[in-house]
Amino acid sequence: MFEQMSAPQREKRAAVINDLSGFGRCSIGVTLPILSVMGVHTASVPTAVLSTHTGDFTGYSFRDLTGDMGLFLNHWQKEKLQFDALMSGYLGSFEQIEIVREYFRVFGRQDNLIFVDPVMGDDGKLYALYTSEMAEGMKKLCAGADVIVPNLTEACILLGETYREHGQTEQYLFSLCRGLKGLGARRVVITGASTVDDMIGAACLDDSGFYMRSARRVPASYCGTGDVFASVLLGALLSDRDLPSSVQLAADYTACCVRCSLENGVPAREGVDFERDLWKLGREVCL
Ligand code: PXL
Repeated sequence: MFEQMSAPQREKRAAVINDLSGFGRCSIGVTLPILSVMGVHTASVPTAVLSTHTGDFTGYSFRDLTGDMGLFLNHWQKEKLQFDALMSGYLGSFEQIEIVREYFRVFGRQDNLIFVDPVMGDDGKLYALYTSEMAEGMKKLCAGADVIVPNLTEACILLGETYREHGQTEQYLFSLCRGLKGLGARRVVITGASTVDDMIGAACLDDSGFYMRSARRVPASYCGTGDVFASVLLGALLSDRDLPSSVQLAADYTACCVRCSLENGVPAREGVDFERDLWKLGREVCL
């Protein structure tokens, strides 16, 4: 029943630096299952532990794990652990930015992937616990990255631009991508990009130039969709797909999860239902 279906391959390994939100699908709770089903061995560096995520909830607990991140780093360094990718997401304090840069210095190599999701906000606003000081620091993190995946809000915060919800054009998205590449990131993928009403996806800039990859828009929004997109993108890149087809897979899978959530009446704050079709994602990369 569980016979080996795929050709033997060297296992890929990723270190995921992100928070653990106890309830409300996002962050580590989303990234680990997605990378696992895509055949990636994951290691975690929790940046904070919260009772829920901070969107649409009040009264949540928040335990800052800044102190533990250095302990993990020292131990992993002693153990000579190696990773094919390092992925950073939601950070719990300003100090964590320097610690994450240290992870990149210690574990980064010519042939591995530094993947930064500069999580800071959405819909033109900073998340509850984020400060403008952190936004400044995030620029430094992006500077050392091979791939960055800001949403449109984060792209504007990083560039000091005013967020505009409507009227995105390819020219505008290209100028944001170029600005972000100017910060030092090798490849830029801006999520939530949409130049026509019925499609949404990502605007990308890499060595081959500017392009967009989109899926049909589903009229709903859920917490955690950025995490789903980023995780599928990283999983696809680690299965040796190129960036355009990885971005397309991430856009398609995110749209599929939003559609499923809408059909099932999932409350937005519970986070997007990424579980129902997870097996299809596994099939996509493992067969
Ligand atoms: O998905 C982004 C995210 C991650 N982690 C925490 C959050 C949010 C968005 O609200 O609150 C704790």
